[in-house]
Amino acid sequence: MKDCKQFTGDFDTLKAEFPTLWRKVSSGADLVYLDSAATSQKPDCVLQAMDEYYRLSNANIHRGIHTLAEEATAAYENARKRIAAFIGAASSKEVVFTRNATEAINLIAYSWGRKNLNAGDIVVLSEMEHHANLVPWQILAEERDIRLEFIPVTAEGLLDMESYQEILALEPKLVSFTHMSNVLGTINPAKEIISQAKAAGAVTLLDAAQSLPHFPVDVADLDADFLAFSGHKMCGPTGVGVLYGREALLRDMPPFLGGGDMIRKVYLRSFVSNELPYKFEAGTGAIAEVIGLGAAVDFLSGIGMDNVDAHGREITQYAMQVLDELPWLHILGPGADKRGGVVAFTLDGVHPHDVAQILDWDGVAVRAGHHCAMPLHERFSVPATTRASFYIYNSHNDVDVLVESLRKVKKMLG
Ligand code: 7TS
Repeated sequence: MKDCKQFTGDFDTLKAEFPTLWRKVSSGADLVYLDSAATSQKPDCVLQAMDEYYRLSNANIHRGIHTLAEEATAAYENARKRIAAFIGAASSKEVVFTRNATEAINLIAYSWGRKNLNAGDIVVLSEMEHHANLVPWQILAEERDIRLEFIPVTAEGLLDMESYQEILALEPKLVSFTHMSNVLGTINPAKEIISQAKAAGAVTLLDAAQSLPHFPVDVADLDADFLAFSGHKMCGPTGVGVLYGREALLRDMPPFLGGGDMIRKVYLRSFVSNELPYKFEAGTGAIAEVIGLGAAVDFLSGIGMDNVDAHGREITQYAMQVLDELPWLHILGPGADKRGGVVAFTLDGVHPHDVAQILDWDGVAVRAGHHCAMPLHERFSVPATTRASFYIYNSHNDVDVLVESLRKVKKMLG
């Protein structure tokens, strides 16, 4: 079996590395996996990295001085370094492991939010946020009486940048938004949004759950204060995500969860916090998963994120082109040049759940529903959509199978 560092951008052979992609579904059809926006499949080398940790070096980290504990700690901290380099962080102290992007955003709301936001303060979100970047702020708004403002979404599915300027004039404390919509596929102009927020005196949080798996994301270039993502959407395992935070800001924030590892000293009635990033990592972490995410980052770096991006753009363009030819299918969001590998649509006269069910008979895995973005669906006056999403292992043939199966759905139910 190959090491995760050995792969290149040869997309014709990449599928071979993903064991799940070679199975059949219960109907007997070959699997065509078009649900990577929910979670990506995992290559053998990532599974192997986690398996190796459990088989050879299983031990708790940061505390033992025996061989296994030292090996496990080194593997864990080494992964942190590679992940920090992957996102362009100045130091691995700025990389905090969480369970997922959701927990990373909640960490900011609980820790930074409770320290820095008071009654009347404004937090800016957008109408295209995943619930993970809505509900934590709604909870805080209720508790602290802060005000939420939303950047509207245009009919084309883009952020309304003129309205954004008007909102910035209100001098918000925080601007928190998604880099790429998990429904519209829209890639937002993050650098511009961040620099304008900064000029208005706001701190910024970028939800990179959908963007980081697909194209190069560099926190230094973006000048983001905070950035959140999940390992499982980028060839890594579930159970591990990352909060990137600018060191000076993280240093100033109180801990999120209390317990072992996040302390330097504990007395009966008080404690002294540990240094960064451990201050925010209470309890035993997801050791195997962090090692797995390190391997996933090696895998993607080997292929090259520019190549990953180019492949994603090419397949999305093809999918948009062939889906556009179906007059009874309506795609939400902008043209292919402004979106990542996500295409959500409605079919005249057919409920998205029925679409997904029939596609599954043909082996095509898509997601149907509101995709944890109910306000966005409301914005477009649709209760639900069917969503196909693409990743490095998908090909034109997968898109062709999708289209054939959609024609069948239309014939049966439309
Ligand atoms: N932000 C965005 C933009 C997302 O798409 C998701 C997950 C999250 C945050 C939360 O990620 P988690 O790993 O913490 O759950 N999006 C989806 C999806 O579109 N289908 O399933 C999960």
